[in-house]
Amino acid sequence: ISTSTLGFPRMGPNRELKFSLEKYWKGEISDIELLNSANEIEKSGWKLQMEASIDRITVGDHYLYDMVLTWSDNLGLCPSRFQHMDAGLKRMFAMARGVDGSEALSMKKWITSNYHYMVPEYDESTVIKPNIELYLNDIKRGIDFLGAQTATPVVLGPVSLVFFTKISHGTDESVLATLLPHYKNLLATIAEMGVAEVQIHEPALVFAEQNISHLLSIAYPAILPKQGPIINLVSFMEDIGEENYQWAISQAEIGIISLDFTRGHTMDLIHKFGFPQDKTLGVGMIDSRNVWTIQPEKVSEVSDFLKAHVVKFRIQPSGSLQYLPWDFSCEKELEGHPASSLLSFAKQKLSEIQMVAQVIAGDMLLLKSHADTWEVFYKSVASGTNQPNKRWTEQDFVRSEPFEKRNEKQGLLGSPLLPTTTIGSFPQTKEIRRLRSQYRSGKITKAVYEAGIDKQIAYAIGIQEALGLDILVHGEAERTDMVEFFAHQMTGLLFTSNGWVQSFGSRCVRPPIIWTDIQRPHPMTVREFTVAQELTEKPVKGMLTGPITILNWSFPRIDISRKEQAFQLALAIRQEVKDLETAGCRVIQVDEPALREGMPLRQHGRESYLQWAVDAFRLATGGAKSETQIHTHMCYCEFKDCMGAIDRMDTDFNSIENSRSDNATLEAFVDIGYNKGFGPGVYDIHSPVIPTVDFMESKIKGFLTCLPVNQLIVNPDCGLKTRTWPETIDSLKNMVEATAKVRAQILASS
Ligand code: THG
Ligand code: ZN
Repeated sequence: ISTSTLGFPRMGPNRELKFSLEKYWKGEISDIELLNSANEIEKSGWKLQMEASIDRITVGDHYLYDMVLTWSDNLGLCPSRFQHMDAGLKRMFAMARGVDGSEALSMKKWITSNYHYMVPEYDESTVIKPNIELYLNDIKRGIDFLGAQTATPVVLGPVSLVFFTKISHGTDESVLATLLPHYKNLLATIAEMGVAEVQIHEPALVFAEQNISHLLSIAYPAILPKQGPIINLVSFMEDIGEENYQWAISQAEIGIISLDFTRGHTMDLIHKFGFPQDKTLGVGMIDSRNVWTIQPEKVSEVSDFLKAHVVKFRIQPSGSLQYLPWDFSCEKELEGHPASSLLSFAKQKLSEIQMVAQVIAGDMLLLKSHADTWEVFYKSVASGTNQPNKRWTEQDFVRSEPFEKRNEKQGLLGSPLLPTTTIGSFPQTKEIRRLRSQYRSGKITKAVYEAGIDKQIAYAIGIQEALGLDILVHGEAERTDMVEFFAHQMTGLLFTSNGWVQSFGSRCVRPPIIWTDIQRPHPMTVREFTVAQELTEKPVKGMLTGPITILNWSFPRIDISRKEQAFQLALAIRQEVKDLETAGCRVIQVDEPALREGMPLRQHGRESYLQWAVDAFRLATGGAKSETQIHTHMCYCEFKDCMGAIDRMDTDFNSIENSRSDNATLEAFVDIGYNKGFGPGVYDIHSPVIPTVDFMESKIKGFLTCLPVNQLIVNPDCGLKTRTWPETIDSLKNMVEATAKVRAQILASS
């Protein structure tokens, strides 16, 4: 039984690519040096895959930022504001990060994950002009290293590229038509290089709500070479739905179809419509989105299914392994931990692919020993931790009074009109990072560490007082990451020291691993809140991360439901809300930026997800007193399809990322009857550009055309941890000034 992969982590075992990219952006290394570094990382991934005897290994997919950005660059898909630059790395990074005056492409979450992509733009001046030298070079390097039988070039399919592109001139069909001749040439060129197979990734196949079958029918006959490598049509993150499935199995030129067996109803599709005998099925049964090793019953289930329904198949991960850290064996602190026999990072998943292939080929002893490992977990770790059922009542999900009543009691916090605030984090300086790492490695005592953090809090409070902000924050200097920080203080989760996963660009996160039932043994944020509140008369916000976000940005358990895990987390946050109140906190923000990202792609899965997700949030916040103002914050997503759920969260204020979408989001909220407080971001914190007073003044006035003034707070669109202090101070100073101008105008006209 043969095996394949669909992509490998790109950052390297120790985030080498991150550091090279950041040096390159600072001008410290050249194009060549950056590429050399990236190529070395790619080679070490190839080596691991070769050592694991993977038959088909991907090449040409070691993207420096993200797949969609590289492919828009490969095809010369460039909006007018970047056309003054020559094609090449500089221009590609300019599109990702912005460049003097030209705003970056916008960034979106990648299909239900915590990874992001840059949204390509096609405008009236865009001329498709391929720029694939670098890509072809990468393919050649791959062939030289792995051989043409193993090296498998990856192409982002034309339908997905169009699907992800924001088209302001023309239609999906017209842009597709412009792309097709170039795809045809590209595939012909790859064919000449002699590879055995090409993977065409078409992630758009899994989005059910938009019908793409007409685009597929136009595209594929036009681009596939009649002879040459076998075409592998690759999808991931969901099943591809009935229409797309029927289309795929009927395409003579497609020799392999790669499907996700870990999410969605792929087996039902195969059962219903059959799988052609002359094609190969890529069985994506090794979960590329979670660190748990496959459960033995899943292996048996799929194995039986394949024997009954499929003639030719191969074993592979459900998607690229980029969503996993590099190598579990680097985790020295977890050595000997029971987890080490059950958790599997990218490198371990490679052996798992082989293991499963051997089991399906008939090695029952191997399956037995795998089952024994799981049995130990069920018996010793998982059992006995499952908590008694009644840990909440119906009332725990509802605030004691409705919004209108609460609103009266909360009174006016800060300024009587348009209170200003920030989302929570302030710049994470070198000094702060050093302080934290010295403490972690035991070089400084807790007392010294806390004194250092308190100095940072005092600085942040001082700056905010000086700027004249109304609702203050302590700045979060003690936190590496809004999920990692909380996970560290709860029991039931495991951490890695080097388990980095790319989030976007050079930015990485270390998702915690939910291991057993979750408890909160002690307050998590009260000390820092108290330090901050003692320094000011103004209200300081308590800053918490919500249960859904902690769940979605962790690797969840697979032996109990996500809902159960969310509720466990919610109870922990609920205790923290209580303790903050007791410490005198009047405003508590419970962030849920990942609410939308966890939403299933299929309509039927959505309702139940939103139901329990919102319930978890309400369980976390429902115990707050009426006098306590509960805020939430959400970002990196579209809200259109979950606004009812957001309304049902019943927060007193909601600050959302909005800077690039004018008033559309706001209007949509007003349309559904949302009548609680709102804080649409007045500027984009992802760009180093300082927003002007005029710009923000007109933003605020724009908001006021949709919302009554007492419903509005003024804030940036996200936390400020990735910015520098000078940028932060200048931007917030302008924000406060813009707010003051609008207030003065309102007072003068009333
Ligand atoms: N935390 C987690 N997931 C996230 C975000 C987060 N997903 C969405 C969004 N925010 C992604 N954004 C970021 C922003 C900054 C960083 C990571 C993801 C970041 N990372 C540090 C780095 O790569 O240099 C590493 C962590 C650190 O040392 O602080 O800054 O906020 N879980
Ligand atoms: Zn945010």
